[in-house]
Amino acid sequence: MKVTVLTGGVGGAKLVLGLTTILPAHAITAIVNTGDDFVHLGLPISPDIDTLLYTLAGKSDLERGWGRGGETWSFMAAVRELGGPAWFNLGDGDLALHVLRLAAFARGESLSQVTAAFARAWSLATTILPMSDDPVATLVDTDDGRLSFQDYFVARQCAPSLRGVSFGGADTARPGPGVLDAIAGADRILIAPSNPWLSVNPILAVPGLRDAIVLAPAPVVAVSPLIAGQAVKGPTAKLMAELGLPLTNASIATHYSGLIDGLLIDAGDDAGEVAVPVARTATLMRSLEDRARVAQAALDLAGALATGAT
Ligand code: FO1
Repeated sequence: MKVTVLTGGVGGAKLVLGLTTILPAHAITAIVNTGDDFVHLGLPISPDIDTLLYTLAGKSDLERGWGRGGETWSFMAAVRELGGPAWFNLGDGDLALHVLRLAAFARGESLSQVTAAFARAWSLATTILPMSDDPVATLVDTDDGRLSFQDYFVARQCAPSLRGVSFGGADTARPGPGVLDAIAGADRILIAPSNPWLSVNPILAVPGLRDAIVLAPAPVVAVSPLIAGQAVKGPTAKLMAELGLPLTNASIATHYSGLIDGLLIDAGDDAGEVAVPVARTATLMRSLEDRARVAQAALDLAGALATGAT
């Protein structure tokens, strides 16, 4: 059983971790959003890749969701002393990822190569594939103008009202190595409960990726990022309201229409006008058991769809 997951952000990493508790890790391939990537203080930052690396390695900060647990901040204290930018926090341990990634790029290595090297260093058997090795920058059009993703998400804490999202460089980006094979060869394809507009759409914007998923023989199941019309974390609900979308699972299903065969929603939610088969479980993922339950429920729905049982 080979499972391929489209993921970004903290919620996505939780689902992938849940999958590793119910499947052998080598059966799992994560295609990760890189639209949040940016260069800060000359360092290449890949937040969604790093969040997944930390989460699978058991090194993530469980409070924040991003960055390393048990982090120290001497570097940032020195940056502040010297009047450097303090809006984006780079922990001392986290810094190693960015410095080594910079060195790898300087040696001509790709994001996929350096990501695989990090995964090997931490003995991670899950395959972690950047959606592309070419730069794709998520840009957010707001009532404060067009903002880069981290400016919107971190510097401004998602306060500006969102009008639209675009992906700079997407039209010339190529799917990363192994990405199309991971989609075509999957027995199940999952879309994690990541922000559909900010974390999944960048992946679907890479030419050829969306079509590959549509044409893939595997059933495609998305896990709704909404619970009772609210997002667990991050700006999903606020963004949907600003786009004039009802905060419902039907809006999520419509967003993914033509792409998904089923939607996993929270046990307390009604399906409303969701046009594809739904399954339910408590989708809030606090504990490792929660992550495993949601992953299992998503796989069960995909399995039922594969056998035509639903
Ligand atoms: N998010 C914040 O809200 N504040 C930060 O200072 C911050 C630093 C940071 C450093 C490395 C990293 O991998 C992620 C970091 N994040 C921070 C989270 C990041 O902005 C988000 O994880 C993604 O871009 C959206 O999921």
